[in-house]
Amino acid sequence: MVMNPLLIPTDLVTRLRTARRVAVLTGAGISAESGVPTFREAQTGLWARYNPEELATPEAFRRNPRLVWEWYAWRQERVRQAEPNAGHYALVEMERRIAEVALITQNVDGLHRRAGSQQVVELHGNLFRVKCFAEDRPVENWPESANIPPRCPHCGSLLRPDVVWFGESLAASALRVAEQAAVTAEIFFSIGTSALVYPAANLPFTALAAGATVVEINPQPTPLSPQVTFSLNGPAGVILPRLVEQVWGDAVGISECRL
Ligand code: BJW
Repeated sequence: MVMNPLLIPTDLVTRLRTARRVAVLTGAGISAESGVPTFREAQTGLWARYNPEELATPEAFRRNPRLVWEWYAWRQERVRQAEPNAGHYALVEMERRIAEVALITQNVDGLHRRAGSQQVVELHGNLFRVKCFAEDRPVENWPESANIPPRCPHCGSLLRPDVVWFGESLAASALRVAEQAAVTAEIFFSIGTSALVYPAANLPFTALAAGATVVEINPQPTPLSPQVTFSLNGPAGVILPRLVEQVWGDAVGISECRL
């Protein structure tokens, strides 16, 4: 069902008021209003200017580690300058109001945690962590050097960002938690993701198969759109605060929340 995003369906409001288990999958679109580029949008996506095959695969890193390291350093800098937006904060409020909220993100920017969300599963890693390319070991400090990328202080191999590249497996524990949340959720939100990248793209379908109400928030249609229960076509930074206000706006303390 395609909805006017400014009108939150009453039925969805009612279901959210009584929900005890909610799962939320987010993608790059939720950070777009913070000024962080998405991946696949023609005009603004990072990969409109850079070929992902050259930058976000282990093969690319083997071929040109310096280019890949510098690309991630550039993205770190952009994210450092960004702030969470009203969409991130609305999800913090949702977590405060509902007994169990699993926030599963494909984003590596850390903006959900910076906004204050507590239960965050980072499926594709984190831009601000580093690990050893050879041994996969997390590394926090390394000797000052002119090498780009720097070298692992334990084995001397190159260091790399601790993110999940194409062809790499997601952390088994993170995927397990995400799949479990999708199976048990009464309401599942898919927000700001093109729903193209697996296995994350399977999660809403898992939730649907388990009988959940599935809500998509995205200005553009995705391969998931025809299947969802409610489709709210607009920016997450507008729709999510409105949703929270309609569901819990009369609750004590709502005026304190940063919407
Ligand atoms: C707004 C908005 C606003 C704008 N408000 N919305 C099954 C079938 C086919 C292929 C595969 C499969 N299983 C696995 C694969 C292979 C591959 C894959 O999925 N390929 C597809 C492209 C077809 N998957 C993998 O390789 C995964 N590994 C794996 O499965 O391991 C097992 C295995 C190993 C070997 C062989 C086979 C299996 C790993 C995937 C890792 C993805 N990594 C990246 C990079 C992370 C690091 C980094 O950031 O650099 O993750 S790729 C990139 O895509 C990034 C994102 O997290 C991910 C998803 O993108 P997202 O978030 O959806 O962004 P966009 O830009 O695509 O969409 C933005 C959306 O926002 C748009 O819809 C806008 O409209 C919307 N929007 N403004 C709300 N204001």
